[in-house]
Amino acid sequence: MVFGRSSRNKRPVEPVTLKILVAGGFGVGKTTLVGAVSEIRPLRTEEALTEAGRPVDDIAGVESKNTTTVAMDFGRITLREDLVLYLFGTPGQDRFWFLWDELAQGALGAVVLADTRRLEDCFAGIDYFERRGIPFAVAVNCFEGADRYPAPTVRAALDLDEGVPLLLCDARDRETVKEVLIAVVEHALARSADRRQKAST
Ligand SMILES: Nc1nc2c(ncn2[C@@H]2O[C@H](COP(=O)(O)OP(=O)(O)OP(=O)(O)O)[C@@H](O)[C@H]2O)c(=O)[nH]1
Ligand SMILES: [Mg+2]
Repeated sequence: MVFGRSSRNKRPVEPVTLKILVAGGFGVGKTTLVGAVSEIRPLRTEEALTEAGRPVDDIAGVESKNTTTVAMDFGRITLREDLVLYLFGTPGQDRFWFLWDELAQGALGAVVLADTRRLEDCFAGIDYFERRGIPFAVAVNCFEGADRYPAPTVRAALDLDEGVPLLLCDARDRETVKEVLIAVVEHALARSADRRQKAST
């Protein structure tokens, strides 16, 4: 094959790949979020919710939900030509907590999804990332029918540190989810620049 000058000069850029976790309580929309932005067919590990699980799997507000993630979701999004995110959605049920440490290995940052109808479900995710020093952003998934609260109100309810980004999103909508992912990446990069600067002074 003969390459022209222009194609020779345009060497494909090797993108930087970053790993981002998508966490949050049961049924908050993690699998939906990964599916909404992924440019590859997302890998899912969904199993049917069963009658036996009814007492523990509270689907109030997401009555159409009939499956749950049992290992992880995996997707990919190219934010820029030279920046690719690998998204790992965690399982929401408490009995899969043992998978989190595995999934969190090498993560640059995380999104904690929250639903204002059951805000307390995201506390465990926030605690997890705070304790491990993994930068995260909180994204409120605005379900129809849920009361809307301004971001500062949610921030206060969650007692978030000032620097933690808090955004409102619709997990089904690619654009709003992209904004959340950009916020996490910017936050994580700013934090690591801060740390480097502190280490050198
Ligand atoms: N109305 C509305 N429904 C949503 C939204 N996001 C998710 N859903 C629905 O809510 C249900 C739960 O979504 P999932 O994406 O499976 O939630 P999940 O957090 O992955 O759940 P687990 O893996 O079981 O913890 C599904 O039936 C979705 O169709 C949203 O933004 N708005
Ligand atoms: Mg899921």
